[in-house]
Amino acid sequence: MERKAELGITLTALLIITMIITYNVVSANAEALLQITTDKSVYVVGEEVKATLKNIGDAYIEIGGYPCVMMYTYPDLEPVWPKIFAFLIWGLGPGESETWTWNQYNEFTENPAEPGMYVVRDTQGWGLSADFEIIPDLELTMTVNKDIVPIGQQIDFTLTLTNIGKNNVTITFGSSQAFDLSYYTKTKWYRWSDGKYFLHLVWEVTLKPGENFSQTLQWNLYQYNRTSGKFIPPELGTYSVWGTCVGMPGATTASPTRIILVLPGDVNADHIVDIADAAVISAHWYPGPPEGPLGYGANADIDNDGNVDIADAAIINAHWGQSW
Ligand SMILES: [Ca+2]
Ligand SMILES: [Ca+2]
Repeated sequence: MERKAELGITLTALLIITMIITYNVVSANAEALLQITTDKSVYVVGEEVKATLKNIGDAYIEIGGYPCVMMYTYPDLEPVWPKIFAFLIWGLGPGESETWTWNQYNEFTENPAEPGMYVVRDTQGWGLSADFEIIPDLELTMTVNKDIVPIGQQIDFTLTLTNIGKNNVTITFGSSQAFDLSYYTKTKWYRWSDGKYFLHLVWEVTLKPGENFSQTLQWNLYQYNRTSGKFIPPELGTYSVWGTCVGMPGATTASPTRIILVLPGDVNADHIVDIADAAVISAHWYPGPPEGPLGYGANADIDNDGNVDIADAAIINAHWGQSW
């Protein structure tokens, strides 16, 4: 019995020594000999992430531990996979590779991995790594009916939430509000929902892959003043408006939509109402006859009635020569 125990200890010691030697030999040239890659750089939530270790040198490389890679959040470097490694000596010959598949399940928190940046690194001290990103399976986009808007006019912001993933997604809302709009100016956020009341009710939307859910919100970017309870017109100028889905924390449009609030009649937003604005009306004259060469233009439709005609020209006339 004693001899067996001794033998066991000796073997373990030998194995550890062998592994230390192996690490030293390989780590000297690891970056030239081995490579870690992922099959994609961007994955949607739930998609399999395949990480491959390849021997790109011309010598056999012994490796201790399987898998010999680990995935982490980035930049926090919290491990997500795998929690358990096999204590195994194996290796890769020249040109050989080994691939591991991660199903995006965080084995440490025992929850699906959150969208964000991740990195896969080797566990052997070789300094190899590959970055990848997990993006939400829902994409929020926003369009507007016009982006040069006479002050006071309501703008139609159409928000569309699309399932770009491979699985059904259910979004739960806690009130009758589904979306919101916001912009930031002078150290303050202003929201479409400010000063509005929503019914408290719980409802769900389930989107199959490729399906979308859409709503149009109207807003003139007026700012709600909590003290007076009034909606105050913002200054003329350029605003960057973000869309959000209130049922999905963090679901925001990838970029803001630029809106320029102008003096009525300044359809080209160059701060003066003059002949150049009249020229824009002619170019977009609609429905004619004859139609303007550029066809209907929403920004030229100053009064937003679906036509670019004498009524829009009259607004330019009324503000002729004014600047802001
Ligand atoms: Ca102008
Ligand atoms: Ca019009």
